[in-house]
Amino acid sequence: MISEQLIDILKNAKRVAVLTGAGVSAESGVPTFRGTDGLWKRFSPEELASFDAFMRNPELVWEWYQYRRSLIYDIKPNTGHYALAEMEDLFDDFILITQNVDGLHQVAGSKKIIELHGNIRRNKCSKCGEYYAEEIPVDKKEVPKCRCGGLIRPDVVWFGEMLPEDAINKAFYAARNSDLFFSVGTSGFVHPAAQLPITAKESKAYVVEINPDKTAITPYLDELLKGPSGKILPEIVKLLKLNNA
Ligand code: BJW
Ligand code: ZN
Repeated sequence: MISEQLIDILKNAKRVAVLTGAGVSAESGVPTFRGTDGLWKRFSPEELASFDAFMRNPELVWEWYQYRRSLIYDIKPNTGHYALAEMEDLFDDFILITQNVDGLHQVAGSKKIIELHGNIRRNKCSKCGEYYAEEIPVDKKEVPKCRCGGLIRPDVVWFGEMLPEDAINKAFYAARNSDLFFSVGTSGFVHPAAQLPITAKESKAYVVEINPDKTAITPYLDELLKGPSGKILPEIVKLLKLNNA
């Protein structure tokens, strides 16, 4: 249920920022990380999502990412992704900040987008940093090598790694300067991304969470719209279009 206060804020908001997490892709069939069916229930992040893990056992980590790619390549965006793509044109200033690596926001048509944790469809050399933009077939079992001899890895941000500097700077700038901020489908557990809604709140934005459950950051925010993002985001877009008509 969208509050009267939020309806009013939606009508007047000029600078809007949205942070998304794995929950936005859940309705497309992409598994989340935490939660009962989450990836971290079945696989250990220590063994799979750090640079040390990759250097210790590159074949295992490569195999896991190939498996993850096989899960996402045939998957389609859902109504939540499409609603966010539409929201770009409904505010003067809009930015989508995503932790997701699946690229589904871009497939849905979002253009004003900041990727905080990279993109699983891209690869880069673990030694010289050269990018490999083309998708490597998911049935490629051996870890490919760069022309410099280094091992090629997915272009995602692992635990203990810095986020891309430009992306995180732009994201914090948007959080500090928005008047309305949405935190959608994220557990608010992983830093520094989890700090963004808090920073927005401290900078006097109205901060709305969209999630079927309470999260680590719910107590610090203004309003929780409890439910799946694939249902709630289209309702918000519908309201905005009525206002603009
Ligand atoms: C729905 C839904 C529906 C379901 N609709 N919603 C203590 C304090 C601060 C920081 C740290 C600390 N200890 C350690 C750190 C640092 C660490 C960290 O945060 N660790 C935490 C575990 C505590 N962070 C880092 O290491 C980061 N780097 C960094 O800090 O650099 C500086 C530094 C360097 C060296 C030393 C120390 C500092 C990097 C973080 C990288 C995160 N990488 C991953 C993997 C990406 C690659 C891959 O995909 O394999 O990113 S981890 C994973 O978690 C992935 C996600 O982007 C990220 C966030 O998860 P997200 O999106 O929130 O998903 P879930 O599953 O947690 O939640 C889903 C939500 O959806 C739930 O709430 C559901 O209810 C909801 N949902 N269905 C809407 N239909
Ligand atoms: Zn290289």
